[in-house]
Amino acid sequence: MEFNRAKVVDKNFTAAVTEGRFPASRLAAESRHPCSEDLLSGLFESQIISRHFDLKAREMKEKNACFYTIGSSGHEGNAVFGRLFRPDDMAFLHYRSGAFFLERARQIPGTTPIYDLALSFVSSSEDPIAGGRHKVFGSAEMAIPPQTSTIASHLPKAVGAAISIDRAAALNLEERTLSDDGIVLCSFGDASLNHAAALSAINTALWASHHGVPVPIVFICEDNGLGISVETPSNWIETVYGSREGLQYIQCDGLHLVDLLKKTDQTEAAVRRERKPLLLHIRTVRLLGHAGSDIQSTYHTQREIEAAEADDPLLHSARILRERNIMSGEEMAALYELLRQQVGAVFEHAAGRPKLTTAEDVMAAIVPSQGKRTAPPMIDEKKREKVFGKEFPRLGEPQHMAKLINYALSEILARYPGAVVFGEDVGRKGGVYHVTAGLQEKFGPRRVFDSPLDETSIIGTAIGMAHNGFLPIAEIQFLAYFHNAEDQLRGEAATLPFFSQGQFANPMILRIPGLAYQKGFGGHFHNDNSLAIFRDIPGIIIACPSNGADAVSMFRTAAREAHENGRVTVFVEPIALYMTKDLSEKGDRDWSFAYADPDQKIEPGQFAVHGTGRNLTIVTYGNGAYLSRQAAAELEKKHRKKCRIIDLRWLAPLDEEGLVKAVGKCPSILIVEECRRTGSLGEALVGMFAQRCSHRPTIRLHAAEDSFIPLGVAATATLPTKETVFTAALEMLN
Ligand SMILES: Cc1ncc(C[n+]2csc(CCOP(=O)(O)OP(=O)(O)O)c2C)c(N)n1
Repeated sequence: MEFNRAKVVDKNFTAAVTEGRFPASRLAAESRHPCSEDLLSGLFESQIISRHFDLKAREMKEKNACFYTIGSSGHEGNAVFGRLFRPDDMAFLHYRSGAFFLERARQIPGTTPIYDLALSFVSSSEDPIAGGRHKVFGSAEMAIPPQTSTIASHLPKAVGAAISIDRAAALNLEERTLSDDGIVLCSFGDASLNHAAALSAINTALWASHHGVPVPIVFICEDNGLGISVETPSNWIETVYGSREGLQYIQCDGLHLVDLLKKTDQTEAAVRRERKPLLLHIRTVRLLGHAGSDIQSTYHTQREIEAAEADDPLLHSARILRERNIMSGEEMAALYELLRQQVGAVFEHAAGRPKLTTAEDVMAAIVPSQGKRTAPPMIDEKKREKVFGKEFPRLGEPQHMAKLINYALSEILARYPGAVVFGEDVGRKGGVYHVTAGLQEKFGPRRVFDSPLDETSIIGTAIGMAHNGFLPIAEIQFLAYFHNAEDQLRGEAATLPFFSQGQFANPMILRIPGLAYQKGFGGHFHNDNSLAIFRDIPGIIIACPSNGADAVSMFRTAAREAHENGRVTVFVEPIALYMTKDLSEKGDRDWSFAYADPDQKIEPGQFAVHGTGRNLTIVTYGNGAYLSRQAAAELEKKHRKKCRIIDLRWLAPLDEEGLVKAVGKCPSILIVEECRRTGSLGEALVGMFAQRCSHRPTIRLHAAEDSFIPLGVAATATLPTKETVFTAALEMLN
């Protein structure tokens, strides 16, 4: 058997069209739909160009000039979606969407999709979307956020984008970018539909739609019957989704252009009008294996491989064109060769274009491009009075952190028309700790709302809404629950600017109550004390205030960074400090603060220094800062020894230079770290100070043990306490 199936499929086409050997239609009755000759021949051309991309990519791979060989062969029917859906209908695409991309580009004059795709295939830094960082299908002008070989992780954000459309129109959000009658497309493979992220997205779409929320989304399942080597039974998708309450289902032959046109027309009209989710199920084939490196014969017989190849969608299209006398076999063969030459020439040219070479070049796109928008002005006194109502006279009074964050969220909602607050129980209940209490009443259920109980969809919804001008402030109820949804931040939200050179961004604030010290309540799942999961994600901002006044200023900064610079901030709120009012003694109110004035700015990376001691600097954050302040007060009282405390406030970015300067010539540095030692920021700080402090200070890390937090009286047994910080500090001072 010939192992190079690309060669076989290529030769088959020319031989079949010249000899007039076409596969029979798979439809029981021919699909009828008014479509012009121009339409059919245009689609056929895009299908052929897409095929030549796959063939050329494999050829170039042999020469080490192309680095990506997952192709679109077998899926070329998706050209029809590129033609029939409007070019402003945002599309989150499957990685086999070559023909879609080419057809959508036809709708937008001035685009150069063949060259752009070739640059992307060969990872040239001139690739207009990812700049050589990955082969993606993406384009800002074509409303296609860049997507690559992820499995279903784009579905949750597609649902978010769909929800955003009618919501933005209802709120008359000035910054919305999607049309009010727009719809969202989201395509994926059949095996991907088993993925938790897909189930999350479809469930959320149905859940929201069931609650009366418009969710104009077309889920397009391009079913080739395989996930790499694992078969999807031919009736699986229909069995699971064919009669699902709330989900319209349309099935279509992905090899038949006329059937595709007919069903896509129906789909388009239904979703645009009814604004409810629909699953368009396309039956197709996969040709040339999963990717260039995939040897199909390890899991398929020659007969199985040849059966799929006989159903080449290009041959089905050729049959339709032949039957309608649109082109002769010779004309089709000639067109095929002409397009081969065109694609080949463009590809060869693209291969010679520059690549990314330095780390600096690669990393230039990690943080979204700066300064696209200017934050609206701070709300004036009159508006403040209106927003805060009966709380207004109390703004100057000392309050605990939970109250102050509630004020900060009110202010941001009043100031940014696109700000929305959502998550589990944040609406009517006002959050588990009442941090969002009263916000829904004040700003309405369109802007403050409960999500379904699904962290993946919470972050996905935030990403999607941010695509349409919103400033999502989403809440994950407890830090431990974030782990359910990690990929939505790590793989999707954080990488978006990287794969689009900042042309797309998903600004947001992800509020995450967490960390330990809750006096024995809740155990591990409510007292998770590790932030390692965020610390290695390039480009995100991580906030962790130790007190309410800082939290207010830091929220303002996070909102501005989201709005102006498209940044993602993970805002970790230490639950144990939510209601804390006192510092050293009951009733001293030393941990209660007035609502911060707008001129009390705290920029990312800006830390606070407390105390004047010269012999010991404690570097810490969050609960650690609180305990260290207690310990320092006692040191002074009992031993007349002073120390200095640096409260980091932000875990990323870290102002390393500023920190080294602030430590100065201090001989001892104690790092108080409330998180588990392994993977903690404290570990990194030890290395940083050791490397950068030329006076060789003594450095000690006082971190939590590598343990989970138990329930009950042992809850703090593994954590630093005021007493252990006191002892460690005294030892260092002596
Ligand atoms: C989260 C995740 N798991 C596994 C993979 C590896 N993988 C890449 S493509 C693929 C098969 C997907 O099949 P399907 O959804 O049917 O799409 P097709 O390739 O057949 O078009 C798998 C398992 C991945 N990219 N991401």
